[in-house]
Amino acid sequence: MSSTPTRFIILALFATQALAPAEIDSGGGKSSGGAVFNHSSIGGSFATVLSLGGGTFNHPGLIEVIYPITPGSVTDVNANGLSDGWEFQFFGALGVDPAADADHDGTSNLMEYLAGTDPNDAHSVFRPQGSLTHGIFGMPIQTVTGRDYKIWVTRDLQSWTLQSTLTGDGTEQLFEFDETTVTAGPLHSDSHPSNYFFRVEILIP
Ligand SMILES: [Ca+2]
Ligand SMILES: [Ca+2]
Repeated sequence: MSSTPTRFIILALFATQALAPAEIDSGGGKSSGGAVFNHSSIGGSFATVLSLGGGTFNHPGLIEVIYPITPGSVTDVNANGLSDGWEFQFFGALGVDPAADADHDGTSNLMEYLAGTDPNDAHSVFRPQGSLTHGIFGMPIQTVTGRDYKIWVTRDLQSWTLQSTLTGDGTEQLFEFDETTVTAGPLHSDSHPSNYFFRVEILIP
């Protein structure tokens, strides 16, 4: 990526199990069709905020999400990709449309299931944001028990480096990345600030 005076931190959230065609979520919903087993999301840009006092910068960027594939071990008699127990838990019956968005938060019922969020609560959605504070990029991850999160970093959107793995426990966990501490390798830059992209891979262990 070219260096610009303005630092752009782009959040890229992926899962790597790309066996099925990905769907693109441009923040307000999927913008392309395809199989429902694997989704990607390019979320909406988040606000640019400059706080001189606090040294906090929120950068415009993208949030991309690719959700994991429903594990084969999940009981899914009606084969809609949603755990049958989950369908009963949140909708009281089988037959939930995985592509529908019950709470109209821009995340499909299937994506909510895969991320472990509440499909009936528009405030419950996996959509991390990040900010740069005193040179350290911070991205709070609202984790869910029963999900793991791999966080990858790249400078060129091609070579990704696994930077952190979080085990979901229902708490918000903070991922931080200080580019000035990278002394060698693909994430190293001679100048700061540089451009980095972040990827969060949701896993169902
Ligand atoms: Ca099902
Ligand atoms: Ca939803």
